[in-house]
Amino acid sequence: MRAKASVAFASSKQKSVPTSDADGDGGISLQEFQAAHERIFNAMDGNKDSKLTLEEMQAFIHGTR
Ligand SMILES: [Ca+2]
Ligand SMILES: [Ca+2]
Repeated sequence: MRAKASVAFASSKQKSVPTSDADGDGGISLQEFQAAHERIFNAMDGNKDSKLTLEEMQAFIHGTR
C-alpha cells in the first residue's frame, strides 16, 4: 500500500484570529487592546445599538446572525 500524500486541511473556513497588534510592534498596547475589544463588541452587536443582548451574544457564538 502506498502512503497517502498528506492532505493539508483547507483553512478557508477558518476565521483568522483577530489580531490586536495593530501597529505590528509585537505587543498589545492598551489602545490596541481596547480597539480589539471594540471590534469584537461591534461584531457582536447585531443591531448596532451599542448594547449587547444575550441573544446577540448567542447569535455571535453560534454564527447565526
Ligand atoms: Ca502593538
Ligand atoms: Ca445590540
